Amino acid sequence: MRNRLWTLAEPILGSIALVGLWAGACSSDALSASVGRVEDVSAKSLVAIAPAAKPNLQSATITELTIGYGTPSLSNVQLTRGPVNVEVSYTAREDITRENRPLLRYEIFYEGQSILKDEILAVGYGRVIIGDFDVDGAAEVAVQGFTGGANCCTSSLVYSWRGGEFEKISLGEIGGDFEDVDGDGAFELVTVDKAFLSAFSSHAGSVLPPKILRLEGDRFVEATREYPEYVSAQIAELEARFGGDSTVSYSLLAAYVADKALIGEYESAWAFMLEHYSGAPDYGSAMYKDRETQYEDFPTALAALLEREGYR
Ligand SMILES: [Ca+2]
Ligand SMILES: [Ca+2]
Repeated sequence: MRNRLWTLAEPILGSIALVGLWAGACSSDALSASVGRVEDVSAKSLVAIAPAAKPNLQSATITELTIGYGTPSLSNVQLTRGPVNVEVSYTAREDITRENRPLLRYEIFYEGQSILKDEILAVGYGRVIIGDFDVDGAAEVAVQGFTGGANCCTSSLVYSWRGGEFEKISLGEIGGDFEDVDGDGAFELVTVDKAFLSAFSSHAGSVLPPKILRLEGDRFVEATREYPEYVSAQIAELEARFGGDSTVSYSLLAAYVADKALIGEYESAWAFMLEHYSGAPDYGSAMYKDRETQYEDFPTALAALLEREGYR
C-alpha cells in the first residue's frame, strides 16, 4: 500500500508507462490476446501489456497511460479495453508558457465510433485510464493532469459510458490514484483531505487524512468510512511517527484524530491528542484562524475543523 500521508498525492513521474493492471481472476492466456497498439513512439520506451479484449467490461482490469517529466511527445497512442478505445497524444514542452502548454489530448471511441475529443493540461503528470470502475459492465475513462504550480493541483475527470454517449464527471482539482482498495473488483479514487492542508503546519509539512471516493451512478461519493482497513493502515503509519516523544506535532495529531474518527474511535484519539499536544504554537497564530474566527488554542481549532468537515 502506498503511503500518501506525507505528500500531497501529486505524483510526479519521470517515465512513461502503458500498463494493463489485472486485479481480478485471469486465465493464463488473458494477457496475450490483445496488445495495445502504439504508434509513433519508440517501442523501447513503453511496456505495452493490455488485457484480452472482451465484448463487455466485467473484469476489474484497467488499461492506463501515464506521462511524466521527461516523457517525449506522443502521437496517437492507442489504449484499448473491450469496446473502448482512447487515442492519446501529448505535446512535451521544455519552456512552459501560457501559449506553450504541455497538453494531453485524447479522443474516445466506442466500438470504433468517435464519441468525444478533449484535452487537459499536463505539466509533468498526466494519466488516462480505461476500466469499469464500478463493475456495472459499462466502461469508464479517467483522465488526470497536473496544472502546475508549487501548491496546486491535479485535475481529474471521468467519462462514464451511458449507451450512446460518455457522461462527463468532473471531479475538479482532486488528484490521487484509482485503485481497488478493498479487493471487491470496483475501483475507488484514493486521495487526501485537502481541508487539512496548511491548517496546522506549513503546506509541505501538512499531514492529510485519506479520502476515498467511489463511483455511484453518475457521481463520485465520499465513502472513506466504508474502508476501515485502509484507514487503519494509515493510522498505524501515523502511530509509527509518534515515537517516544511526549509531544506530537499538531498536524500529525490533527490527522490522527480525523483518521480515528473515521473508524469510530474519535473519543480515545481526542484524549490522546489532549495528552500530547505541546500547547505552544508551532506554526504561528494563523493556524487558529478559520475565516472570521480566531480560535484560542489548537484543540478548539481542531474541533471546529473536524466538525466543519464532517468528522464528528
Ligand atoms: Ca462502469
Ligand atoms: Ca473496491
